[in-house]
Amino acid sequence: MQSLRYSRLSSQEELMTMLVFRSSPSKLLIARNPRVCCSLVTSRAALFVTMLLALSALPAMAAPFRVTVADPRGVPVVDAVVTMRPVSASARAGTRPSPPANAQPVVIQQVDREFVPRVTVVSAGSRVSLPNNDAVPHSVYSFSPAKQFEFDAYVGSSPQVLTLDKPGIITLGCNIHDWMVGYIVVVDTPLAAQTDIHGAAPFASVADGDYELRVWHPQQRATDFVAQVTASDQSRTQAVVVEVSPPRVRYKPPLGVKKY
Ligand SMILES: [Cu+2]
Repeated sequence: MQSLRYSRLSSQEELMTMLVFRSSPSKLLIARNPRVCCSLVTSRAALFVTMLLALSALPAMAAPFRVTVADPRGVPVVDAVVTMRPVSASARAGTRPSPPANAQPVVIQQVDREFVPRVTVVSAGSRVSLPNNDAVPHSVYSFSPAKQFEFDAYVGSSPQVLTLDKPGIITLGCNIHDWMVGYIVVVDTPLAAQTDIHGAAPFASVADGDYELRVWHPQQRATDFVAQVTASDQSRTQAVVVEVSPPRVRYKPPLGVKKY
């Protein structure tokens, strides 16, 4: 491999090339000629800035992120819905848009005269099927702005399928069974998760950056929990404390002679 010589250093580009590929001859030049030394330092600074700009253009690193939700006593809060929205440039660049809504509807059953599951999270545009798997009829309704409907779910009838286009909270009720209540949380962010029995909401892939984090729960005392969080190499978990009321106890009569 041929070494670069001083006579060929007619431009900064050549000097930078030599800096990258010919580190040993560069050191010789610096020792022999102070003018070239200053030029070389400038070129090194330029190269450094160029490398920084190149790095900043790369997608942010993404890794799992975990949010835990507990009440002020440290008791895990189950069925809280956690959403994250990117606010910094790196977070936006690393957050892929929501996948297309599933072709298959999300199923919320009426079983044992309850909505199962009680809380369901879906992406806007999803379809939801509400089959009656009980031996008694139901009359399902929602007065929520995100989706208003009312239909009878007779025994053995085809399940009602709804398309949920508008983000928001949909509260399900039944005209026949007052105690039945369910919630559908329609989200417009790909970063949404529901807490498990440990109060943990796992996110499979979150890019480094800043996010607006929101927590919603049916028994939450405040209307909403909002905070700004940062995902980075050093920060892959976030603990959240929310105050929730005890679940409202509603009388559920035994399935007796009236068969309802
Ligand atoms: Cu019912």
